[in-house]
Amino acid sequence: MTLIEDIVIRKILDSRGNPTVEVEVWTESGFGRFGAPSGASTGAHEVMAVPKVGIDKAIEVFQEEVVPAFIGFDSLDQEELDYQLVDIDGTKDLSRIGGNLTVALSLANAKAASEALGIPLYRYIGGMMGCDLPYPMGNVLGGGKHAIGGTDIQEFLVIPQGGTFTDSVFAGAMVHKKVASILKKRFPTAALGKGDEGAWVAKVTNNEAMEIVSQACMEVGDEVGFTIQPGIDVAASSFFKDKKYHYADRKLDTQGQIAYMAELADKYELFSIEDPLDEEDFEGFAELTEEIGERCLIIGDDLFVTNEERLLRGIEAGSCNAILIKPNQIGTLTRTIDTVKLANEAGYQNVISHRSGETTDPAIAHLGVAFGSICIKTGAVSGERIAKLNELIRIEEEI
Ligand code: 2PG
Ligand code: MG
Repeated sequence: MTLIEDIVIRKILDSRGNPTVEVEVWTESGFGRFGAPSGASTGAHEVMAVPKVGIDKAIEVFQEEVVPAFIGFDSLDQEELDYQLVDIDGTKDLSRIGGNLTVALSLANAKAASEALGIPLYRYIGGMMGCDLPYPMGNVLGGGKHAIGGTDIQEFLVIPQGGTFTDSVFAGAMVHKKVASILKKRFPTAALGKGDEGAWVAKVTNNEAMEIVSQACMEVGDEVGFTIQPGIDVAASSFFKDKKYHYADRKLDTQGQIAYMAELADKYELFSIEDPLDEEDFEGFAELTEEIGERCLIIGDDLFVTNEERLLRGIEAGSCNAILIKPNQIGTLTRTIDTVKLANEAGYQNVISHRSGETTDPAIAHLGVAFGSICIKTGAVSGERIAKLNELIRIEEEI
């Protein structure tokens, strides 16, 4: 038993310059702090990150109702803490306290508990199992809701599969640089920008972007001597309107979109496609998984929103073969673990993920190890992204 003595909450900046919260948990023998991230291309079924009353009022409610409830509480009883937290909120979508405030307390508490026990967070959550490190999955070129003037497809990602995490992570950074040099050669006088996650933003079509990233993967792969595969996060819900996928140069219906995704997967040997279809289209996802799921991960992000019930629906429909895991989509560590367990039981891969608006908190690096995630999706460069990647370099050394 290690009793919680104090809980502190404060407003801090996220990487987009928006306000978010961090929570500190002080116990008799451990301290933990977690800063919550926030998304831009959020799924419609995520819990509400911040209540409608705004962040300042939400912090007041937290101080009045949540803090007193957990002073003197046993930090080691994570499940009970999470259940009571959800209970205090009392709504299905955590809209009274806010998912970012609950997840900040939940993860700060897990960190305090692991510190009290003198073990790293990944071991506290995952035990001794799952010591395989994930592959880095880094965004190198993109657009969507993360940039102005970029591609319709939100993210062109690279998944280097070296012998060690460290080798892979440096290869990912090399591909990021290579993409810039290809773009500079092609458009010598054009300005080159970066989106929210540090990926390049350029005036290229989706197909040109795919070509460029695939070329960069091959060239760097030859240099480092291991496979680097591209992947994409389509975030298709963000351009699905009136039953059509609205690309800058054409509109596709569901069958057209499925065919386009399958074509990209085969032509570029994609490692993964995330959210290829609208977030309500469980059946369309199933059709695509049936067609290419043997050779490509079909990842549900907006489709599942780390929600156990939605994942169950997807498993029953055969919608995907992988799930993206973002703790703030569902509000507590315990709910996140329940979803990961269900995914594991169903033979789904899981990919632990950052949000486009991030803090410098490294905790998801630990979650990726604890959950046996196949990949950690957390960008390729930028301070708030390398906070996670460098933490995994440290964990690799420790393991
Ligand atoms: C996504 C994420 C992270 P956001 O769509 O997968 O890349 O973006 O945090 O904006 O939802
Ligand atoms: Mg996504």
